[in-house]
Amino acid sequence: SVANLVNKFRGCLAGGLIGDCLGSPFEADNPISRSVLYNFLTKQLEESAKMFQMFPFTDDTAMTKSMAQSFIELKRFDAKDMAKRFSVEYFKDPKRGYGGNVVDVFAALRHTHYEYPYEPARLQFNGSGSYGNGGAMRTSPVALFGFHLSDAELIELATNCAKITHSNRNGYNGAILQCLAIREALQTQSSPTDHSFDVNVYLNSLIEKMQKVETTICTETDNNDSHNKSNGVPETPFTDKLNKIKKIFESQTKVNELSGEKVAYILGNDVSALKSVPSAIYSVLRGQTPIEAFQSTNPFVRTLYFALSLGGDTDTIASMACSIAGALYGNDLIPNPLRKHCEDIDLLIKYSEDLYDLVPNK
Ligand code: F2R
Ligand code: MG
Ligand code: MG
Ligand code: MG
Repeated sequence: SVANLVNKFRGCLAGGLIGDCLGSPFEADNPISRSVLYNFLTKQLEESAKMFQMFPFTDDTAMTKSMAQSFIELKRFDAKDMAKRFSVEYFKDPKRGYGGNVVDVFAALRHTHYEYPYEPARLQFNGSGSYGNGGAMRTSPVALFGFHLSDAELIELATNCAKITHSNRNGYNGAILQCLAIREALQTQSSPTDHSFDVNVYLNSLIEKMQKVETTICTETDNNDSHNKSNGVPETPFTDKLNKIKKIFESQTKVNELSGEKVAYILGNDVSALKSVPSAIYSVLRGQTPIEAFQSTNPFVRTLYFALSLGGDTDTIASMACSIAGALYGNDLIPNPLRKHCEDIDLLIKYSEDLYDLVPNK
Protein backbone atom coordinates (compact mmCIF):
# COMPACT_ATOMS: atom_id res chain seq x y z
CA SER A 1 0.00 0.00 0.00
CA VAL A 2 1.09 3.59 -0.59
CA ALA A 3 1.19 6.16 2.21
CA ASN A 4 -1.14 9.10 1.69
CA LEU A 5 -2.32 7.95 -1.73
CA VAL A 6 -5.20 10.45 -1.83
CA ASN A 7 -2.69 13.29 -1.39
CA LYS A 8 -0.77 11.92 -4.39
CA PHE A 9 -3.98 11.67 -6.47
CA ARG A 10 -4.78 15.33 -5.64
CA GLY A 11 -1.21 16.37 -6.46
CA CYS A 12 -1.41 14.68 -9.86
CA LEU A 13 -4.49 16.54 -11.15
CA ALA A 14 -3.57 19.82 -9.41
CA GLY A 15 -0.05 19.62 -10.84
CA GLY A 16 -1.34 18.97 -14.36
CA LEU A 17 -3.65 21.99 -14.13
CA ILE A 18 -0.90 24.28 -12.79
CA GLY A 19 1.51 23.31 -15.57
CA ASP A 20 -1.16 23.95 -18.20
CA CYS A 21 -2.40 27.30 -16.81
CA LEU A 22 1.05 28.73 -16.03
CA GLY A 23 2.66 27.26 -19.16
CA SER A 24 0.17 28.48 -21.72
CA PRO A 25 1.30 32.16 -21.71
CA PHE A 26 4.64 30.88 -23.06
CA GLU A 27 3.42 28.28 -25.56
CA ALA A 28 5.49 28.54 -28.78
CA ASP A 29 8.17 30.82 -27.21
CA ASN A 30 11.33 29.29 -28.59
CA PRO A 31 13.65 29.95 -26.85
CA ILE A 32 11.93 31.37 -23.82
CA SER A 33 13.42 34.50 -22.19
CA ARG A 34 15.20 33.62 -18.93
CA SER A 35 14.43 36.93 -17.24
CA VAL A 36 10.77 36.93 -18.29
CA LEU A 37 10.37 33.38 -16.96
CA TYR A 38 12.22 34.18 -13.72
CA ASN A 39 10.06 37.23 -13.02
CA PHE A 40 6.85 35.45 -13.99
CA LEU A 41 7.35 32.44 -11.75
CA THR A 42 8.65 34.55 -8.85
CA LYS A 43 5.46 36.59 -9.08
CA GLN A 44 3.15 33.56 -9.19
CA LEU A 45 4.84 32.21 -6.04
CA GLU A 46 4.22 35.38 -3.97
CA GLU A 47 2.24 34.50 -0.85
CA SER A 48 1.02 37.99 -0.12
CA ALA A 49 -0.32 38.95 -3.52
CA LYS A 50 -3.18 41.46 -3.23
CA MET A 51 -4.87 39.78 -6.14
CA PHE A 52 -4.17 36.45 -7.77
CA GLN A 53 -4.23 36.81 -11.53
CA MET A 54 -6.35 33.96 -12.92
CA PHE A 55 -4.88 31.94 -15.76
CA PRO A 56 -7.33 29.95 -17.89
CA PHE A 57 -6.74 26.27 -18.64
CA THR A 58 -6.35 25.09 -22.23
CA ASP A 59 -7.24 21.97 -24.27
CA ASP A 60 -4.90 19.87 -22.10
CA THR A 61 -7.13 20.33 -19.06
CA ALA A 62 -10.41 20.47 -21.01
CA MET A 63 -9.72 16.94 -22.28
CA THR A 64 -8.39 15.75 -18.89
CA LYS A 65 -11.67 16.87 -17.31
CA SER A 66 -13.70 14.94 -19.92
CA MET A 67 -11.65 11.79 -19.25
CA ALA A 68 -12.13 12.13 -15.49
CA GLN A 69 -15.88 12.78 -15.83
CA SER A 70 -16.34 9.71 -18.01
CA PHE A 71 -14.56 7.39 -15.54
CA ILE A 72 -16.30 8.91 -12.52
CA GLU A 73 -19.82 8.78 -13.93
CA LEU A 74 -19.62 5.37 -15.63
CA LYS A 75 -17.13 3.71 -13.22
CA ARG A 76 -15.69 1.95 -16.29
CA PHE A 77 -14.14 2.83 -19.64
CA ASP A 78 -16.51 3.46 -22.52
CA ALA A 79 -14.94 4.72 -25.76
CA LYS A 80 -18.18 6.17 -27.15
CA ASP A 81 -18.90 8.09 -23.97
CA MET A 82 -15.38 9.48 -23.87
CA ALA A 83 -15.45 10.42 -27.56
CA LYS A 84 -18.78 12.20 -27.05
CA ARG A 85 -17.48 14.16 -24.05
CA PHE A 86 -14.38 15.33 -25.97
CA SER A 87 -16.49 16.44 -28.90
CA VAL A 88 -19.32 18.08 -26.93
CA GLU A 89 -16.79 19.95 -24.78
CA TYR A 90 -14.94 21.18 -27.87
CA PHE A 91 -18.07 22.55 -29.56
CA LYS A 92 -19.24 24.14 -26.31
CA ASP A 93 -15.91 25.89 -25.71
CA PRO A 94 -13.71 25.70 -28.82
CA LYS A 95 -11.28 28.50 -27.98
CA ARG A 96 -9.01 26.54 -25.69
CA GLY A 97 -6.03 26.25 -28.05
CA TYR A 98 -6.74 22.79 -29.47
CA GLY A 99 -4.34 21.09 -31.89
CA GLY A 100 -4.68 22.04 -35.55
CA ASN A 101 -6.03 18.72 -36.81
CA VAL A 102 -7.68 17.03 -33.84
CA VAL A 103 -10.66 19.35 -34.26
CA ASP A 104 -11.54 17.44 -37.46
CA VAL A 105 -11.82 14.29 -35.33
CA PHE A 106 -14.31 16.04 -33.02
CA ALA A 107 -16.40 17.12 -36.03
CA ALA A 108 -16.39 13.62 -37.56
CA LEU A 109 -17.29 12.02 -34.22
CA ARG A 110 -20.28 14.33 -33.87
CA HIS A 111 -21.31 13.78 -37.48
CA THR A 112 -21.36 9.98 -36.99
CA HIS A 113 -23.13 10.23 -33.59
CA TYR A 114 -20.10 8.66 -31.82
CA GLU A 115 -21.09 5.29 -33.32
CA TYR A 116 -17.49 4.50 -34.42
CA PRO A 117 -15.31 6.18 -31.81
CA TYR A 118 -11.98 5.05 -33.34
CA GLU A 119 -12.71 5.65 -37.03
CA PRO A 120 -12.14 9.43 -37.38
CA ALA A 121 -8.75 9.25 -35.64
CA ARG A 122 -7.68 6.34 -37.83
CA LEU A 123 -8.32 8.39 -40.95
CA GLN A 124 -6.24 11.42 -39.82
CA PHE A 125 -3.16 12.37 -41.85
CA ASN A 126 -4.01 10.09 -44.80
CA GLY A 127 -4.38 7.11 -42.51
CA SER A 128 -1.12 7.47 -40.60
CA GLY A 129 -2.89 8.95 -37.56
CA SER A 130 -1.81 11.82 -35.31
CA TYR A 131 1.50 11.63 -33.50
CA GLY A 132 0.70 14.82 -31.56
CA ASN A 133 0.95 14.88 -27.76
CA GLY A 134 -2.83 15.29 -27.32
CA GLY A 135 -3.23 11.66 -26.18
CA ALA A 136 -0.43 11.99 -23.62
CA MET A 137 -1.41 15.42 -22.27
CA ARG A 138 -4.79 14.18 -20.98
CA THR A 139 -3.81 10.75 -19.68
CA SER A 140 -3.58 11.43 -15.92
CA PRO A 141 -7.14 10.20 -15.17
CA VAL A 142 -6.19 6.86 -16.78
CA ALA A 143 -3.31 6.43 -14.31
CA LEU A 144 -5.60 7.28 -11.38
CA PHE A 145 -8.62 5.22 -12.48
CA GLY A 146 -6.28 2.37 -13.48
CA PHE A 147 -4.00 2.68 -10.45
CA HIS A 148 -4.75 -0.86 -9.26
CA LEU A 149 -4.49 -2.54 -12.70
CA SER A 150 -1.65 -4.74 -13.92
CA ASP A 151 0.86 -3.17 -16.32
CA ALA A 152 -0.71 -4.99 -19.26
CA GLU A 153 -4.23 -3.85 -18.33
CA LEU A 154 -3.13 -0.25 -17.72
CA ILE A 155 -1.28 -0.15 -21.04
CA GLU A 156 -4.35 -1.47 -22.86
CA LEU A 157 -6.57 1.14 -21.20
CA ALA A 158 -4.14 3.99 -21.98
CA THR A 159 -3.94 2.83 -25.60
CA ASN A 160 -7.71 2.66 -26.04
CA CYS A 161 -8.20 6.11 -24.50
CA ALA A 162 -5.49 7.68 -26.66
CA LYS A 163 -6.64 6.06 -29.92
CA ILE A 164 -9.93 8.00 -29.84
CA THR A 165 -7.87 10.87 -31.26
CA HIS A 166 -4.30 9.56 -31.76
CA SER A 167 -3.90 6.39 -33.80
CA ASN A 168 -0.26 6.84 -34.81
CA ARG A 169 2.01 4.47 -32.88
CA ASN A 170 4.09 7.36 -31.53
CA GLY A 171 0.92 9.21 -30.52
CA TYR A 172 -0.52 6.44 -28.36
CA ASN A 173 2.85 5.13 -27.17
CA GLY A 174 3.53 8.62 -25.83
CA ALA A 175 0.28 8.39 -23.88
CA ILE A 176 1.31 4.98 -22.55
CA LEU A 177 4.68 6.32 -21.38
CA GLN A 178 3.10 9.35 -19.67
CA CYS A 179 0.54 7.07 -17.99
CA LEU A 180 3.25 4.66 -16.77
CA ALA A 181 5.35 7.60 -15.54
CA ILE A 182 2.44 8.83 -13.41
CA ARG A 183 1.61 5.37 -12.04
CA GLU A 184 5.29 4.79 -11.18
CA ALA A 185 5.31 8.19 -9.40
CA LEU A 186 2.20 7.24 -7.40
CA GLN A 187 3.96 4.05 -6.30
CA THR A 188 7.25 5.80 -5.46
CA GLN A 189 7.73 6.94 -1.87
CA SER A 190 9.94 10.04 -1.80
CA SER A 191 11.82 10.83 1.42
CA PRO A 192 9.62 12.65 3.97
CA THR A 193 12.54 14.92 4.89
CA ASP A 194 14.20 15.99 1.63
CA HIS A 195 11.73 14.55 -0.94
CA SER A 196 14.48 12.56 -2.64
CA PHE A 197 13.86 9.31 -4.50
CA ASP A 198 16.04 6.96 -6.54
CA VAL A 199 16.09 8.41 -10.06
CA ASN A 200 17.81 5.33 -11.44
CA VAL A 201 15.24 2.89 -10.05
CA TYR A 202 12.44 5.09 -11.45
CA LEU A 203 14.02 5.30 -14.91
CA ASN A 204 14.95 1.62 -15.09
CA SER A 205 11.37 0.64 -14.40
CA LEU A 206 10.07 2.90 -17.19
CA ILE A 207 12.75 1.69 -19.62
CA GLU A 208 11.91 -1.95 -18.98
CA LYS A 209 8.19 -1.35 -19.50
CA MET A 210 8.54 0.84 -22.62
CA GLN A 211 10.97 -1.61 -24.16
CA LYS A 212 8.27 -4.26 -23.90
CA VAL A 213 5.61 -1.92 -25.31
CA GLU A 214 7.72 -0.86 -28.28
CA THR A 215 9.00 -4.31 -29.22
CA THR A 216 5.62 -6.03 -29.07
CA ILE A 217 4.53 -6.96 -32.57
CA CYS A 218 1.84 -4.63 -33.87
CA THR A 219 -1.59 -5.95 -34.74
CA GLU A 220 -3.24 -5.40 -38.10
CA THR A 221 -5.32 -2.61 -36.59
CA ASP A 222 -2.19 -0.48 -36.34
CA ASN A 223 -2.30 1.72 -39.37
CA ASN A 224 1.28 2.88 -39.60
CA ASP A 225 3.50 -0.12 -40.04
CA SER A 226 6.00 1.86 -42.08
CA HIS A 227 6.89 3.75 -38.88
CA ASN A 228 7.24 0.58 -36.90
CA LYS A 229 10.05 -1.36 -38.46
CA SER A 230 13.24 -0.97 -40.36
CA ASN A 231 14.85 -4.22 -41.51
CA GLY A 232 12.43 -6.28 -39.43
CA VAL A 233 13.63 -4.73 -36.16
CA PRO A 234 10.95 -2.74 -34.36
CA GLU A 235 11.90 0.86 -33.74
CA THR A 236 11.97 1.89 -30.08
CA PRO A 237 12.11 5.71 -30.14
CA PHE A 238 10.68 6.29 -26.65
CA THR A 239 12.92 3.65 -25.07
CA ASP A 240 15.91 5.20 -26.86
CA LYS A 241 15.08 8.62 -25.40
CA LEU A 242 14.70 7.17 -21.90
CA ASN A 243 18.13 5.57 -22.29
CA LYS A 244 19.53 8.96 -23.35
CA ILE A 245 18.06 10.48 -20.18
CA LYS A 246 19.56 7.67 -18.10
CA LYS A 247 23.00 8.39 -19.60
CA ILE A 248 22.73 12.08 -18.74
CA PHE A 249 21.72 11.33 -15.15
CA GLU A 250 24.74 9.08 -14.66
CA SER A 251 26.74 12.29 -14.11
CA GLN A 252 25.50 15.15 -11.89
CA THR A 253 28.05 17.46 -13.59
CA LYS A 254 26.44 16.71 -16.94
CA VAL A 255 22.98 17.36 -15.46
CA ASN A 256 24.10 20.74 -14.06
CA GLU A 257 25.62 21.72 -17.41
CA LEU A 258 22.45 21.21 -19.40
CA SER A 259 20.19 24.26 -19.62
CA GLY A 260 16.56 23.99 -20.66
CA GLU A 261 17.51 25.12 -24.12
CA LYS A 262 20.09 22.35 -24.47
CA VAL A 263 17.68 19.72 -23.17
CA ALA A 264 15.07 20.96 -25.66
CA TYR A 265 17.67 20.47 -28.40
CA ILE A 266 18.49 16.92 -27.24
CA LEU A 267 15.00 15.64 -26.33
CA GLY A 268 12.65 18.06 -28.11
CA ASN A 269 9.99 20.59 -27.08
CA ASP A 270 7.32 20.43 -29.78
CA VAL A 271 3.72 19.21 -30.11
CA SER A 272 4.70 15.66 -31.07
CA ALA A 273 4.48 13.07 -28.28
CA LEU A 274 8.00 11.82 -29.00
CA LYS A 275 9.47 15.30 -28.60
CA SER A 276 7.58 16.23 -25.44
CA VAL A 277 6.81 13.27 -23.13
CA PRO A 278 10.50 12.35 -22.53
CA SER A 279 11.24 16.06 -21.97
CA ALA A 280 8.52 16.20 -19.30
CA ILE A 281 9.97 13.14 -17.56
CA TYR A 282 13.44 14.72 -17.73
CA SER A 283 12.07 17.86 -16.05
CA VAL A 284 10.72 15.83 -13.12
CA LEU A 285 14.09 14.13 -12.58
CA ARG A 286 15.91 17.47 -12.98
CA GLY A 287 13.73 18.86 -10.19
CA GLN A 288 15.53 16.60 -7.71
CA THR A 289 18.58 18.87 -7.49
CA PRO A 290 19.06 22.65 -7.21
CA ILE A 291 18.78 24.84 -10.30
CA GLU A 292 21.17 27.76 -10.37
CA ALA A 293 18.95 30.06 -12.43
CA PHE A 294 15.94 29.56 -10.12
CA GLN A 295 16.73 28.98 -6.48
CA SER A 296 14.07 26.89 -4.78
CA THR A 297 14.28 24.04 -2.29
CA ASN A 298 10.95 22.68 -3.53
CA PRO A 299 11.32 19.90 -6.17
CA PHE A 300 7.80 20.54 -7.51
CA VAL A 301 8.67 24.20 -8.17
CA ARG A 302 11.99 23.23 -9.73
CA THR A 303 10.19 20.77 -12.03
CA LEU A 304 7.76 23.49 -13.13
CA TYR A 305 10.57 25.97 -13.73
CA PHE A 306 12.67 23.55 -15.73
CA ALA A 307 9.73 22.34 -17.87
CA LEU A 308 8.88 25.96 -18.75
CA SER A 309 12.54 26.76 -19.48
CA LEU A 310 12.48 24.23 -22.35
CA GLY A 311 10.26 26.60 -24.32
CA GLY A 312 8.14 25.37 -27.25
CA ASP A 313 5.04 23.44 -26.16
CA THR A 314 5.31 24.82 -22.61
CA ASP A 315 1.72 24.31 -21.44
CA THR A 316 1.74 20.66 -22.39
CA ILE A 317 5.28 19.80 -21.26
CA ALA A 318 4.78 21.61 -17.92
CA SER A 319 1.36 19.99 -17.48
CA MET A 320 2.74 16.49 -18.07
CA ALA A 321 5.82 17.14 -15.89
CA CYS A 322 3.83 18.62 -13.01
CA SER A 323 1.22 15.86 -13.05
CA ILE A 324 4.05 13.37 -12.56
CA ALA A 325 5.72 15.58 -9.91
CA GLY A 326 2.39 16.07 -8.12
CA ALA A 327 1.86 12.29 -8.11
CA LEU A 328 5.34 11.84 -6.65
CA TYR A 329 5.41 14.51 -3.95
CA GLY A 330 1.69 14.89 -3.22
CA ASN A 331 -0.61 17.88 -3.10
CA ASP A 332 0.80 19.18 0.20
CA LEU A 333 4.14 20.06 -1.38
CA ILE A 334 2.53 22.26 -4.06
CA PRO A 335 2.80 25.93 -2.97
CA ASN A 336 -0.66 27.41 -2.38
CA PRO A 337 -0.12 30.57 -4.44
CA LEU A 338 0.44 28.47 -7.57
CA ARG A 339 -2.95 26.79 -7.32
CA LYS A 340 -4.72 30.10 -6.60
CA HIS A 341 -3.78 31.27 -10.11
CA CYS A 342 -5.56 28.39 -11.83
CA GLU A 343 -9.08 28.22 -13.25
CA ASP A 344 -11.10 25.28 -11.86
CA ILE A 345 -8.54 24.13 -9.28
CA ASP A 346 -11.31 23.05 -6.85
CA LEU A 347 -12.99 20.97 -9.55
CA LEU A 348 -9.75 19.15 -10.42
CA ILE A 349 -9.18 18.40 -6.72
CA LYS A 350 -12.75 17.07 -6.52
CA TYR A 351 -12.17 14.79 -9.54
CA SER A 352 -8.95 13.44 -8.02
CA GLU A 353 -10.85 12.53 -4.84
CA ASP A 354 -13.70 10.94 -6.81
CA LEU A 355 -11.17 8.86 -8.76
CA TYR A 356 -9.47 7.88 -5.49
CA ASP A 357 -12.83 6.67 -4.15
CA LEU A 358 -13.07 4.30 -7.14
CA VAL A 359 -9.75 2.53 -6.35
CA PRO A 360 -10.65 -0.93 -4.97
CA ASN A 361 -9.01 -2.60 -1.92
CA LYS A 362 -7.06 0.43 -0.70
N1 F2R B 1 -2.42 23.67 -30.56
C1 F2R B 1 -1.68 23.99 -29.62
N2 F2R B 1 -0.86 25.06 -29.68
C2 F2R B 1 -0.65 25.91 -30.80
C3 F2R B 1 -1.74 26.97 -30.95
C4 F2R B 1 -2.39 27.42 -29.66
C5 F2R B 1 -1.87 28.77 -29.18
N3 F2R B 1 -2.48 29.11 -27.92
C6 F2R B 1 -2.14 29.86 -30.18
O1 F2R B 1 -3.26 30.01 -30.66
O2 F2R B 1 -1.18 30.60 -30.46
N4 F2R B 1 -1.67 23.33 -28.46
C7 F2R B 1 -2.39 22.14 -28.21
O3 F2R B 1 -2.05 21.21 -29.24
C8 F2R B 1 -1.19 20.18 -28.74
C9 F2R B 1 -1.92 18.88 -28.77
O4 F2R B 1 -2.29 18.64 -30.10
P1 F2R B 1 -3.04 17.29 -30.53
O5 F2R B 1 -4.23 17.10 -29.68
O6 F2R B 1 -2.07 16.19 -30.57
O7 F2R B 1 -3.54 17.71 -31.98
P2 F2R B 1 -3.26 17.15 -33.48
O8 F2R B 1 -3.93 18.11 -34.38
O9 F2R B 1 -3.68 15.73 -33.58
O10 F2R B 1 -1.66 17.21 -33.65
C10 F2R B 1 -0.98 18.44 -33.47
C11 F2R B 1 -0.12 18.76 -34.71
O11 F2R B 1 0.91 17.81 -34.87
C12 F2R B 1 1.19 17.63 -36.28
N5 F2R B 1 0.98 16.19 -36.62
C13 F2R B 1 0.47 15.24 -35.84
N6 F2R B 1 0.47 14.05 -36.48
C14 F2R B 1 0.98 14.25 -37.70
C15 F2R B 1 1.24 13.40 -38.82
N7 F2R B 1 0.95 12.08 -38.81
N8 F2R B 1 1.80 13.97 -39.92
C16 F2R B 1 2.09 15.30 -39.94
N9 F2R B 1 1.87 16.15 -38.90
C17 F2R B 1 1.33 15.63 -37.80
C18 F2R B 1 0.21 18.54 -37.02
O12 F2R B 1 0.84 19.77 -37.27
C19 F2R B 1 -0.90 18.72 -36.01
O13 F2R B 1 -1.63 19.90 -36.21
C20 F2R B 1 -0.81 20.60 -27.35
O14 F2R B 1 0.36 21.38 -27.37
C21 F2R B 1 -1.96 21.45 -26.90
O15 F2R B 1 -1.58 22.38 -25.90
MG1 MG C 1 -2.88 23.47 -24.54
MG1 MG D 1 -5.57 11.23 -35.18
MG1 MG E 1 0.50 22.69 -25.72
